[in-house]
Amino acid sequence: ESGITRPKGYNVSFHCNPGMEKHHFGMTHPMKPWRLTLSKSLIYSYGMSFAMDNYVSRAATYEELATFHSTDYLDFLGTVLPEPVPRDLENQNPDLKFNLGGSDCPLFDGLYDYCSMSAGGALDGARKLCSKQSDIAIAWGGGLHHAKKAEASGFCYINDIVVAILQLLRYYPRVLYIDIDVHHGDGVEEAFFSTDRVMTVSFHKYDPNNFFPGTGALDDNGPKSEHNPGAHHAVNVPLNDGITDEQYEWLFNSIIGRIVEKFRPGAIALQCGADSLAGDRLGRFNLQVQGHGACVEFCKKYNLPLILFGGGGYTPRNVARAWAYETSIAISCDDKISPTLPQHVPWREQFRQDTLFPTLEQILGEPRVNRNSQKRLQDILQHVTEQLRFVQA
Ligand code: TV1
Ligand code: CA
Ligand code: ZN
Repeated sequence: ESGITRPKGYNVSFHCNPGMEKHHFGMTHPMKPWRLTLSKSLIYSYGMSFAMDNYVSRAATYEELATFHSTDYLDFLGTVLPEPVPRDLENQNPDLKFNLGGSDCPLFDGLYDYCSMSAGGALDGARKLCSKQSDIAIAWGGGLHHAKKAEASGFCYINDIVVAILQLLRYYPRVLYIDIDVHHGDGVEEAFFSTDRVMTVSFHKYDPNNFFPGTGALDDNGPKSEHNPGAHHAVNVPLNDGITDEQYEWLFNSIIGRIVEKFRPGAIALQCGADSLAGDRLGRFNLQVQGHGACVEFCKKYNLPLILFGGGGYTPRNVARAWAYETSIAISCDDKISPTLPQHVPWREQFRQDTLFPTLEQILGEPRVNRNSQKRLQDILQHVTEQLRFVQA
């Protein structure tokens, strides 16, 4: 009825754990794990599960998390409890241990379970690629790119991406990491700063004083010490408010095209943070579902093992649209997917309009001013092209 059938010749695996979705960061906190429920509801209503292998992911083990994170940090994360009473006024800004318990990274009930389930989905997906049981793996519950070896940061506690890429590196000589979340993928970049086996590329809003995390300038390309093989293997694409689908697609395709040609990755890991969409509560870009999805489509065309992660995304109805559309691209039913939302999708009223592709006017009322000149975008491409002279496959 939906017209969606299982494509022959390649497999897509879908990894999620409903246990993740019931967790709460706090009433006013922008990160709502419930957006995963809304996304799945749309994906299932379109009938896409019939075209994929669906797995309930297991929680990652302590040992698996320790492939990246320090045991001191994991031990603490495993034992901290939510504060029984809110902090009093004198204690608003205590020295946080491992940056845990502040407003960005609060301690909540079941925190360790939430983190290990997010990483479990990403790791299961990576393993499916390694064993060639899947060609594309999807883990919308992952993508938490800011977490460090021994520090929580920006709503992220465990870096599921790093753990998954470490798994991919057991089988693939080189992995390309691409990050289209509106924030800089600093945790993943830092984790692979000293290796030439992972190239990291982040597209993000950059304003060192006014936008989190403040890193990711065009010329931050990895420590340039003489004996660091990882030098030049971090690509940063700093952007301004209001970038459009057309500009983003041009820059993305040009940059990724050149990188794949030069670096010749064995697998691609793509973080699909949906806070780069127009109308996001925290984001500043003017991307539409089509432009965001075009990045997935472009990566898919290389026919390399591909893992898709979630990430940011703070306007749940748009997150659900983007990740549903991108799931349809993965299973290549994008030419068959109906642009009208299915009649019986649960929480249908959440979506406001019944289209998968709302116009900028429908999303925003009035679109944001675009502060990206074509000249600046050309300069960015020029810098990356020059940087790639130092990169060898
Ligand atoms: C509680 C309640 C926490 C309301 C946090 C927005 C809140 C933010 C809140 C918020 C908020 C940030 C900073 C400031 C660093 C702090 C998943 C000096 C309305 C991947 C993480 C953004 C993005 C962190 C995560 C950022 C991701 N922005 N309301 N917090 N301090 N933190 O700026 O990349 O999407 O905003
Ligand atoms: Ca990014
Ligand atoms: Zn983000």
